[in-house]
Formats: sequence, C-alpha cells, structure tokens
Amino acid sequence: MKVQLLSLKKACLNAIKEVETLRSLQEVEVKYIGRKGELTSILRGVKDLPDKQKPIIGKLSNKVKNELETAFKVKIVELETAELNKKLKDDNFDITVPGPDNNLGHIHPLSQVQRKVENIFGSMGFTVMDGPEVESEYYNFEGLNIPSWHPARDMQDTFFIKGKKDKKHGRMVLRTHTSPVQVRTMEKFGPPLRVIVPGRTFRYEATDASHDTTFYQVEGFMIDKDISIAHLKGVLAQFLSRLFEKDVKVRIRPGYFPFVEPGLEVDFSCLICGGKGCRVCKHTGWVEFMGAGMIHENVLKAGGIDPKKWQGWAFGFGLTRLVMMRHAIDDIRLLLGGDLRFINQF
Ligand code: FA5
Repeated sequence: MKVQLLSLKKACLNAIKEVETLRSLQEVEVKYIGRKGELTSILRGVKDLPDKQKPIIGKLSNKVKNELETAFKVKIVELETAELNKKLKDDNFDITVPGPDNNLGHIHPLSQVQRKVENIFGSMGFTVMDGPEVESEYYNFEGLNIPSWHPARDMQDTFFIKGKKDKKHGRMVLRTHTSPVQVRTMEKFGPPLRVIVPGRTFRYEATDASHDTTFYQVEGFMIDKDISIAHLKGVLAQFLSRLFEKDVKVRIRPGYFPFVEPGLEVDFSCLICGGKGCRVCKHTGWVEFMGAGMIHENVLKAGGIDPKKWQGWAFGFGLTRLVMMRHAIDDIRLLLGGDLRFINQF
C-alpha cells in the first residue's frame, strides 16, 4: 500500500505539472484526491491491513494528501498569475491609471458661509440658537408686534399649514423669518442676551434672480443695559470686514419693521457688478441686505422682559444673498437647485 501511495503521489504531481488551465487542474484534483478519487479508494483498503501497519499507512496517507493539496494551491496561484499577466498584455490594461473617483461629498456653500458667520459672532460672545421651521402664528407675527389685523402682515407672504391649529398660539405656518426665535429665547433665558439664529425660512413668493421660496436668514440680537444703535454699528462693521476680508460699502437708511423702533435697512454695494448695476441688484448698485433696529418694547414685553430696565437691538439678514455676493452667483435659484455641476464648484 505504501508503494501504491507513493506512486499515486508521483503520478499526481506529474499531472499537476503538465496542466495548463484551471479547468484541467480541477479535473486532476477530482481524479486523484476527490471524494471518489484514487486516494480515497486506496485508503478504503486500510481497514484490512494488520493492526501494526494501520497507523503507519494512515500517517503516510495524510502526509501524501497534505502534500498534494499544497501542490494544487501553488499551481492555482501560478495559473491565475499567468492568466492575469496574459490579460494585461492582451488588453493593454494600464495599471498606473488611478482607480474610480470615490465621490466624497463636501460642505454646501451655504453651510460654509454659515459656519464662518457663526465663528465671527461666536468670537464676539454671541450664542448660536435654533428654532422650529414650522412655527405658530403667535411667535411668527403676534409676539413680534404684528397682530392679525395689522397691514404689516402683508409684508411677508406666508405658507399656512392646513388643518393644524395650536389652541394658544393660532395657526401653524412655515416661518417667514428667523425673528420668532427672539421671543422664544427671551422667554427661555431672560436678559442679558447676545444671540444669533441662522436658519431656513420660507415665503410664498414668485421666484426671480434674487428671491426664492426657501432661503436662509441669520437673526442677531443683543439685549443688555444701556444698549444703543452704536453697538449695532460696531458689531456689524466688525462682522462685515472679517467676513469679506475687504472694504464693503454699507448703506443704512430708515426702514419699517413692526418689531423694531426705530427701524433700519442695511444695504451692501453690489459685489457682483461692483456697484455699476446688474440684474441681482436690480440695476441700483445696492443689494438689500438686512433689516435692523432697536427691539420694540412690545416685543420685549412678549418675551417677559421689562423694557424700562433693558434695551436691545436686532437684525435679520439673508444668508443666501450673502453667499451670492461672496461667490458672485447671479441667480439665487442655483443654490438649492440640486445641480451638481453647479454645487461641485465650491
Ligand atoms: C425680515 O425678515 C426681518 N425679520 C428682519 C429683521 C430682523 C428686521 C430683526 C429687524 C430686526 P425682510 O423681509 O426684509 O426682513 O428679510 C430680511 C432679508 O431676508 C432680506 O434683506 C433679504 O436678504 C432676505 N430675503 C427676504 N426675502 C427673500 C427671498 N424671497 N429670497 C431670498 N432672500 C430673501
């Protein structure tokens, strides 16, 4: 039996050596060491051997089996490598070409600028707050000194949420501005306050190059003792020069918002046309940038703050318009349009 095993080994190793394809190698494997192969049929005879020989032959047959299995593995690698090399040669396959792009995403330009705004105000001691996008009429309007009968309601075209009505606070709306977070924050934390609120806002408006139905605003407000518009000017000057890293002309003119008194409008010289006039600035050279003013005493009262002891200012600007200025984007609708050809440029 020993002789049988050794000659099987020799024959099998020779066959492995001769083989040129993986398919024929598999046939050799089945023939010699498969379940119904020659090695198995030899081993069937072990039970008939004298007891003394059984362990010797058993050991030898295991050794032969292991050696043959290793020889098969080595040959598989050899054949596969040869096949790959042949393919590389035949196909003109260039292994130095980089692999497919793994398509890593990146931060949206709106979020990039929002982070910058948060950092600048953060360094001036402002806290970043958040508020609900689906807001009650009370916080969006009444709490801000805009009762339902007031003509100022027409200033902001509103999406109303069908069928939802909060008992205490009226209908639900998609917030038209970030100002509702003013009263919410006053109620929650009380004075003194130094807060900014970046967030998404919605208006039922016809869209054009500078108006969208969904856009981002940043609210800012400061409430303390002896606060005046001079502090607002100082904070804005610091903010704008750090954000644009260059001189930007700012125009302050009287404005009207029911929640501030006096009210201000702050405009920027248009950075897209350099003030010459284009479709973004409606050919005026100025872009409407923010509303601001001293917080109306009715708003402070709604927030549970005594207007005789505390004063403050507030502002609200369009973050989306700021991004347009920063990157000279001449149509607001591109920013949330989802076109990767556009967004991948930032
Ligand atoms: C407001 O929303 C006030 N809440 C701002 C405010 C806050 C005033 C605190 C006083 C004190 P206004 O409606 O002007 O104001 O909007 C503010 C800014 O949002 C605008 O200057 C503009 O930059 C941006 N904005 C308004 N409507 C749109 C729109 N449809 N698309 C893109 N940006 C818009």
